Amino acid sequence: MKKTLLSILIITFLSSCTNDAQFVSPIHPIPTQEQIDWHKLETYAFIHFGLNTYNDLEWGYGDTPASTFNPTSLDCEQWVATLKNCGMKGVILTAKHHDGFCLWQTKTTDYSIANSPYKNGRGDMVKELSDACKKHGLKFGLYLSPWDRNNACYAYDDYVETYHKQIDELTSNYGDLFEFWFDGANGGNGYYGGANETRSIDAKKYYDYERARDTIINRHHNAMIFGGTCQTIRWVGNEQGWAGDTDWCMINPELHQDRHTYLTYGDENGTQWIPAEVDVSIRPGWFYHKREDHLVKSLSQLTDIYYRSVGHNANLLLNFPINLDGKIPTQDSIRAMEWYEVISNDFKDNLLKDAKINVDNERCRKFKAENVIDDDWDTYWATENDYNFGTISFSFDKPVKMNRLILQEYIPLGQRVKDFYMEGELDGKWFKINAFDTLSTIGYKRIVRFNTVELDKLIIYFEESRGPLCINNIEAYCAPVLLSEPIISRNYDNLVRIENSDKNAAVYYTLNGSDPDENSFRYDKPFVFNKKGVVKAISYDPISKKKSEVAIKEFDIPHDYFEVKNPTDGFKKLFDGNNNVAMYLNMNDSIKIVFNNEETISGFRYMPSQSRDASRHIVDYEIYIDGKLINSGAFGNIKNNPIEQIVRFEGVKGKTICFVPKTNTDNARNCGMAEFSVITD
Ligand code: FUL
Repeated sequence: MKKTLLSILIITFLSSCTNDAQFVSPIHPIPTQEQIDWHKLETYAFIHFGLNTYNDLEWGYGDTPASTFNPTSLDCEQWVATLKNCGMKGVILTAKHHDGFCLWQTKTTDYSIANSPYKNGRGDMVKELSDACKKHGLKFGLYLSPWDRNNACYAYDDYVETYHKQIDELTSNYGDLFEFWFDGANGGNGYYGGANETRSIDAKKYYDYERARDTIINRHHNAMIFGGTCQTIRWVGNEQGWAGDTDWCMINPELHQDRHTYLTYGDENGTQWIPAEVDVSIRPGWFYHKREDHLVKSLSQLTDIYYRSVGHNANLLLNFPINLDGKIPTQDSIRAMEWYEVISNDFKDNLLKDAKINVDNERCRKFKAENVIDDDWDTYWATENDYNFGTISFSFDKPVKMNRLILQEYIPLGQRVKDFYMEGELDGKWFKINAFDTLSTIGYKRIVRFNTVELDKLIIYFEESRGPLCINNIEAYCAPVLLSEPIISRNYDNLVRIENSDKNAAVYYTLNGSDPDENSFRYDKPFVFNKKGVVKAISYDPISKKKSEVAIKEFDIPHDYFEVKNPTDGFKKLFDGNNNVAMYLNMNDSIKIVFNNEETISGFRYMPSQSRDASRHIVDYEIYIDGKLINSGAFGNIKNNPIEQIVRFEGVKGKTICFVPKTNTDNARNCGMAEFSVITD
């Protein structure tokens, strides 16, 4: 009795809060404890591996023989070591992709690893990877494609049972799962046990996601569910690696169907806490393709992705394609580790640690402003009721330089801040700090980037919030310079332009295939390059003596070497070097190119429009050379991941090439093409 009284007195004294002020009421919706734990993971990895790997495909049709799955030196420990070395907290494996091929010993189908040469049919990738994760302390999750282009019963009741048996096997036999991924791609053409037809389903009803959720959550209480109708985390609406600069953790699941921008930005008035996960691949494709070996994302691209995912209140799911040997390619692991080093160096010394803090409003001492720098996630600075705004300032003994700010809200009480900005003071003069992107929401984490400023006082103005402020962490840093590689393009007049975003850096380039350095040609204005060849360029900062990675652009034979016999004259857009502006071609038409001289034609490049929300990308196509069908195919996953499509085939001599689009992503009467070029030997 005495003890209780004493502790009440101590708590009251320490907090010196009135009863009312003791509690900050949550603003709903709020996250579950499992969602909070998931937010704290921040970065984890995806692994895409399967039959597609061995058949150079993104979306297998469901008919490639299981016998082609044949890794020769598979090493899950190498995957896990790489992922741990680049700070990943977990890994999600594609146990089955749309082609239906199962990477584990399943009783549900013969289309599995059991019928491949790998370990004479006794291998089990789900087991091998989950064991390696257990051994090295990584969390483990699974991707199980609902769409199955191999299964004869797909779109009928029997397949639903098979699918649930697969979920049952995967959730029973491989230990703890932290996330289960239901992909959104559903229905369409496929092998379907030899039927070779198009089948469609109503994804909201067909799979019985409620039952799937029950199976998963009964066995793995902490697991997050991605996709389907019972999701606890959401797709961010693109596969390019960014969440909105406004990013609410809430959405109204009834509203979001097929509205990608809704998913990117979330909804301040959303009815459920369903935060965004950014999924993106370290290479253009999700699966390994040798032709993409030189297209591993650069350090500056990956770093930008980090800032626009984790720094925009989303988790980052970074994909690593496994190569034919069964390993993460060396250059991908090196790049990922370098990237982690960049991120770690960016956040090395928190400049706010010893700063003097001032606020204009504090609910009471329990919620004091100093809580934002005390390294305790569960303590926070809160303002009084009705103070849905506030300012906090940090003063330094001597001027400091900074270019990064981290802000976190105490999300167990809901996401609140709607608008904020920052100012600095140096020698009594105030100035606005201009962030690289629009400042609005914070959520679990917001990282603000700006050009380096020197200041002796930093002040943050929280202008508007859904309730009293609850900020649990603020940090500031001065990140070292990281140069971005320049962007190379060629316009219709064959003028090559090399754009550089770093204002202190100069650009150097080569035309002979060698890597440029500060002794190569210095770029100062666009130059004519009217032949095929490669341009390589770097940015170089003479002050820090740092250089960017090398930008490489391969240019095919320019349009002066041929005539385009096209029904519309919009075709110039195909050769203008502008990936955001597309030419629209009726589905009955084609691109017909007649060369001045005979050429050996060995492929083509098609760039779908890169403008935001572009649609009508080509899926199925045919290529005729001098009237003969030479090549045909489909660009798998082009709807969600509209990257440049490069197709190569055995060289064929000819004068005329005809590119015929057969279908597009939206079943529209015309299709979009931003760029097109012909690869010649
Ligand atoms: C997409 C799929 O269609 C891709 O192939 C990939 O698996 C990606 C993660 O999700 O929607």
